[in-house]
Amino acid sequence: QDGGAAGTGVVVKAKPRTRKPAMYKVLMLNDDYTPMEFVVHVLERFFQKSRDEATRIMLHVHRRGVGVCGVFTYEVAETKVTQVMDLARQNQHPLQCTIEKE
Ligand code: TYC
Repeated sequence: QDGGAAGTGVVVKAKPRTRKPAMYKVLMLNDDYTPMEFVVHVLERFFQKSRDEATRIMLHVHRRGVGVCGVFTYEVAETKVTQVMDLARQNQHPLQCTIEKE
């Protein structure tokens, strides 16, 4: 549109109203000691996964070494990692969870 002085023909682009926030993957890492059932529980509790989906993700991590639990804004991703790591520590499991920028 013509955002400049009337009649000058100067066209100024409107600034987009919203910007997409940077998104971050929460990754779960495999280890040899955390019980499968605990990982499934974590995925249900903190990532709102169904039992079937949680089991699918857990087995993927178990076989492949790493898997995506979900994709969130930075603050939410950080909170999820803290929640997972705190519960794992309380239960003396070595489960590791990390953030990766999408
Ligand atoms: N490898 C673990 C076992 O055999 C299970 C496991 C799966 C651990 C996923 C961590 O993120 C993980 N008990």
